[in-house]
Amino acid sequence: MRPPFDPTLYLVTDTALAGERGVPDVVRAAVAGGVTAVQVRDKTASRRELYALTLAVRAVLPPGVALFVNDAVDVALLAGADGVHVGQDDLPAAEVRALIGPDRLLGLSAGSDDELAVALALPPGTVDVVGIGPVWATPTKPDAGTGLGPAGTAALAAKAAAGGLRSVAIGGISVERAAEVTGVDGVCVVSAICAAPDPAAAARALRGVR
Ligand code: TZP
Ligand code: MG
Repeated sequence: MRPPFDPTLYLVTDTALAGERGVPDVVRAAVAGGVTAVQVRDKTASRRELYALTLAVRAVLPPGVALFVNDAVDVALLAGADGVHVGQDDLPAAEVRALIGPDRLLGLSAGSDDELAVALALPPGTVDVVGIGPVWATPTKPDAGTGLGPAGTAALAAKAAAGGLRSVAIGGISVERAAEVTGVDGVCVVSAICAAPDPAAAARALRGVR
């Protein structure tokens, strides 16, 4: 059975933005404020550092808040994460599903119709959630592109839903803009929580509009 996964407010971690507070403390506060799912993402960490970070985040998560690891299937399995999130340049989703088995969650990024078609062409149950974005251009991932906008995001989300896939939107989502994002099952944020002086308050504010 897949672990429970509520995509409503999905935090993607950023070690640099968390700063001296450390990612686990930011995650703990964010979950207290209402974050429903967490992805450990650190493109600069070694495999060993990512493993240690994932264990530390896992230790602060209550049951029911799903934990994903970005890219690193080995780390996700070893750390007992609930799932993995991959992009379209990472290992192919079907192969990742074969590695993780039926009892973990799999997220796949989809930033265009063509990329969404990849997710929709997979056998049912391969992918649990598509990450649509960026909604807006974002300094957190400068190479992500100019942004689909709320309308483009909603159009992809509608296609995902028609194909039986849940969706989350990512990229440039702030407390102020979160209500503009429609059609998705949840929103993913990095800087809106990790760079906030009070991550719990930021999460509460986001839950106020989602
Ligand atoms: N993928 C697309 S945009 C993005 C990722 C990982 C970064 C989103 O960061 P922020 O700070 O929420 O705009
Ligand atoms: Mg990736």
